Formats: sequence, structure tokens, C-alpha cells
Amino acid sequence: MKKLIGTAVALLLVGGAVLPASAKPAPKPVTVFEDAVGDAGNQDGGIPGFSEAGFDLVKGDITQKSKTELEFVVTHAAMAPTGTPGETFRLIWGFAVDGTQYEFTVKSLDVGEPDLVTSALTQTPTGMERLGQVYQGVARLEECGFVSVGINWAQCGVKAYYDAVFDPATATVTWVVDTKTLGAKKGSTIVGGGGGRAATGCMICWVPQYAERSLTPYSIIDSAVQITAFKVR
Ligand SMILES: [Ca+2]
Repeated sequence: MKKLIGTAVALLLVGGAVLPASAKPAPKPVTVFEDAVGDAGNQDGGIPGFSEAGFDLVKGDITQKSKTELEFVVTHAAMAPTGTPGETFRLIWGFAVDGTQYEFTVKSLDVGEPDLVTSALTQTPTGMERLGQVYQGVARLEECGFVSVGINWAQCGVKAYYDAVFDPATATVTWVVDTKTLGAKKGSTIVGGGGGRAATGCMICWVPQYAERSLTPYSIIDSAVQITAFKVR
């Protein structure tokens, strides 16, 4: 019996040795929000054409591509062959990493300009380095606080810009962010945003450009809520 066990152990060792070294499974996306199809238009009420134009949120996934990279993918019900309309509409995703509020603002076309509201509040010129340049697909990352200036403003400071890829074939927009800029490390959790966005009805939403800094529930085209937390590995 003893000998038999010894043989079995030897076989196991040999078996282990021939396993390919690259048996690591591919990173799996985690769906952190879902939304109904056909409700894009005004305040989550469907208006013909808005879904086809690429404003109808369906779901959002986060995938940990590596120790230092997180991929964000937002899937829509449909998308025009040219992507969603560019400079005049924005996709906003407010979230928090270990309690710090952040916000992505994503658009398919961006003409670089200084951020006037942020600049006025912080007295620092933000985005000046982007003046006059045209970008195809961009995701702007901001860290957000909340200040009272007569009325309450959501105050956000730009942290970084990332390339955003609009893919009409899959009706998705994808961007990859480094964990360091997000202040995320192993064990960090990414949850839906509160902070200055909490009262606007937009945790995740498509809005016209004019409403970007003065959101009310009346300016939202389609919105979703992130209810699933993502845990950084
Ligand atoms: Ca939707």
C-alpha cells in the first residue's frame, strides 16, 4: 500500500510538471451596473432616435487587466456607425475608491479647452495644456469634492485624460485606467459615487454638454446606478 501511494505521488508530481506554465485564466469582467433598454431620451423616458444614437445605457463592466490596469467598458443598446455624437454630449460615471469621490467624463470627440468652472473655483488653470488640440475619444478623470459657493457646486479637479474607444459594432465605449492615479491598491473597493452627484439623479448618465456642471434630473438623457462594488486584486 505504502508503495502504491508513493507511485501515486510520483505520478502527481510528473503530472504537475507537464502542466503549461501559462495556465492563468484570463481576467473576468465584473458587471457593476445594468440598465433597461429603450429608456433613453429624457429623464429615463424613451424618445425615438436616442437609443439608436448611442445614449441608451445597458451595462457597465470593470475588468482588472493587470495589477496596475483597470478596464472600464460601457455597453449601449445601439450606436451610430460614427459612434455617439461628439463634443456636445458627455457620458458621466461617478464612483468612489475607498471613499474618495471620482468622476469620468467621456466623449467621442473633444476639442481641448480649459475647464472654466474648475479654474474659477480652484484658481488654477486646468486643461490649458490641451488648448486647440482635437482628440478622438477621451475619458477625463477628476477627483471631486463638494464646496459651497453661494450655491453648492460639485467641485472636481482634473487628474488625468485617457483614450476612449467607441466601437459601433459592439455599441461599447472602452477605456483603461492605471490604479495608481485612482489611488487604488489590492483590496480597494470601487463603488457607485455619492458626493456632489448624489442629488442630481446621475451616478452614471448621458447628458448634453451644457448640463455638465449644473446637472438636474431634467437634463439627463439616460441614467444608471452602480450597485455592485468592484474589488481590486
Ligand atoms: Ca438604458
